Amino acid sequence: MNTPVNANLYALFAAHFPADREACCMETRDGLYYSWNDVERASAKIANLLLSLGLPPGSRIAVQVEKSPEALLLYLATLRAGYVYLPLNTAYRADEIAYFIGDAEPAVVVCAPQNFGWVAQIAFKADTGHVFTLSDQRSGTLLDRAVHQPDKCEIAARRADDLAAILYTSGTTGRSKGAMLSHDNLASNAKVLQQAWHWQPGDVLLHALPLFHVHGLFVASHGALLNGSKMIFLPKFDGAEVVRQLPRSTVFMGVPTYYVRLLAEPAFDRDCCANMRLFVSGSAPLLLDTFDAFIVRTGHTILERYGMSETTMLVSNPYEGARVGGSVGLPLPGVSVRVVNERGQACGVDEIGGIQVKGPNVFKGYWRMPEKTAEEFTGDGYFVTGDVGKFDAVGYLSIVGRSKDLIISGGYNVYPKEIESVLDEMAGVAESAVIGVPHPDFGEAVVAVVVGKSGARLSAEAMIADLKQKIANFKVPKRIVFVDELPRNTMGKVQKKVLRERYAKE
Ligand code: MLC
Ligand code: AMP
Repeated sequence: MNTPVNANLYALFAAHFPADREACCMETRDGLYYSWNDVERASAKIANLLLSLGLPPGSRIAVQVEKSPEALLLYLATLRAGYVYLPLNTAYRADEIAYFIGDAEPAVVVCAPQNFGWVAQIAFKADTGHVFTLSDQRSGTLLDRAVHQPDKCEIAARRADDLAAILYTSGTTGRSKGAMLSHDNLASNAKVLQQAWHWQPGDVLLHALPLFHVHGLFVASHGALLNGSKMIFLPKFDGAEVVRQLPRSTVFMGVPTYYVRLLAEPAFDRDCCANMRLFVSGSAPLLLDTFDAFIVRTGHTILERYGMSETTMLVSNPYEGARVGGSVGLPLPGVSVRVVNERGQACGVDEIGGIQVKGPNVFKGYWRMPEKTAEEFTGDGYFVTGDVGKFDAVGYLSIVGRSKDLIISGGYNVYPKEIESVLDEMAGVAESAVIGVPHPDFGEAVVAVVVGKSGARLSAEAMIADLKQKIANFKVPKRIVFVDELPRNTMGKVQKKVLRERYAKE
C-alpha cells in the first residue's frame, strides 16, 4: 500500500535541506547565523506554540511585523502546524488593519511590540483569541512563549489543495480581496522556478525584499529554501549595503526601484558583481533604460519575470537564451498564458489584448467572495489578470498596460479608488481623481487631483499630513493639485488619461 504523500509545503522544503544541517540558512547584517538545524528547531517550537492553542483547522495567523529571520521562522512554523499564513504590509495603518482582521477573522495576530496597544484592540474586537508580539530584535511574547515548547514537531499532514496562505490584494472596487493560495500553488511554482532559474549548489541569495508580499516571501525565500541555499538577510533594501554584500552573493531579486537605486550607487560596478550569477526583476515594469544601463555597468543582463498575488509567477525571461528588455519572457513550464481580444478570441502575433492564465500556480479564489472569484475566471477556467499585453513571433510576452485601474509605486500596488474614497470624505472635498505619473525612482508616483467644495480653503500639506494618519505611507499622494473641475467624457466618466497626460511632466 502506498503511504500518502504529505503535500505540506514545509515538508517539501525539509526534504531539500542540505545534508549538513549545521550549514548556514540565514545570516544577518549583525553577524547572526541560523543553521538549518536552528530553522528546524525554532520553527518546531513556534509550530508547537500554535498547536498548543487548540485552533480549529484552517485558522488564519495574521502577521504584521518588521522583517527578521524570526518572521520567516513564524511563516515556516505556520505551514508546519498546518495553519494559513496571512502577511500584512508593515505600512498599513489602523483602518487598513481593522479591515483585514475583520475580513479574515484570524485566530492569531502577531504584531510589532510598539503596535500592540492598537492592534490588540482591533483584534479582540474582531474576536481574535490570541495576540502576540514579535520584534526584529528577537524579542516579544511569541518567542517568550515558544521558547518553552519542544523543539521537535511533526509536519501537519496537508493535501495539495489545502490553503497555505492568504495574500490581500486590492480590487478595482477599492476594497482588498484575500487571494487564497494552496500548498500546491506555492510548491509547484517554487519547483518550476528552481529549474527555470538554474538554482545550483553554492548559490547564496541576497535577500533585501520585504517578507509580506509574493516577491520577497515566496519567490525569493522559497527559491533559497528549496535549494538549501544560504540567505543573507537584510532588514530592508539599502543600496550601499547591497553593494557591500554582493561580492558574497550569487542571486539577487528586486523590484525595478532597487535597480534604479543600485545604478545610482557610485561603488556599484563589475567588480562587486563578479561573484553574481543572477539578477531578477519583477512586480513592476523594468524600464528599458535601466535594463540597458545595467548591462553596461555590470555586464549582467537582468532577468525580468511577471507574476501576481493570485498566480505567483507565470512568465519569465529564460535563464539560457535571450533575455529581452521590455519583455517579461515566456510562459513558465506547465503554465498556460493567452492574450485575448474583447470578443474572447485569441490574439495574433503582436496583437494587444487581455492576459489570461491557467495552471497549478493559479489561486483557489478570493476569500469569502465566490461571486467575485467567478467574475475573474473565464468559462474555460482561465484567470483574467487585468494586465494587457501581446506575444511576439517567438512567444515572448510584453505587458503594455493594465485594464485594472492600478498604480504600481516602488513595487507596491495602489488602487486609486481606495485613495479617492478617503479623499472624498475629507472636509471641503467635492470630488477627486487619483492617478499615477512617471517617477524616476518609484516608476510611478501617486498624484491626487482634487475639486474643492465652493468656498472651501484646502491645503495640500494638511491633507497629506491627514492621509498619513489614515493610509499606508506608500499610498499617500506625492502631490495634490486643485482644479475647478475634472475632465469628463460624454458618459460623465472622469478621463484619467487626460489627467495623466496633463501631469505626467510636472
Ligand atoms: C516608501 N515610500 C514610498 C514607497 N516606499 N513611496 C512610494 N512608493 C513606495 N513603494 C515613501 C514613504 O512613504 C516615505 O515617505 C519615504 O518613501 C521613505 O520611506 P522608507 O520606508 O524609508 O522608504 P524606502 O526604504 O526607501 O522604500 C522604498 C522601497 C520599498 C522601494 C525600498 O518601497 C520597497 O522595498 N518596495 C518593494 C515592494 C515589494 O516588495 N513589492 C513586491 C510586491 S509582490 P515620507 O513622505 O513619509 O517620507 C508583487 C507580485 C510580483 O507585486 O510580481 O512580484
Ligand atoms: P500584486 O497584486 O501585488 O501581486 O501585483 C501584481 C501586478 O504587478 C501584476 O498584475 C502586474 O500588473 C504587475 N507586475 C508584476 N510583474 C511585472 C512586470 N515584470 N512587469 C510589469 N508589471 C508587472
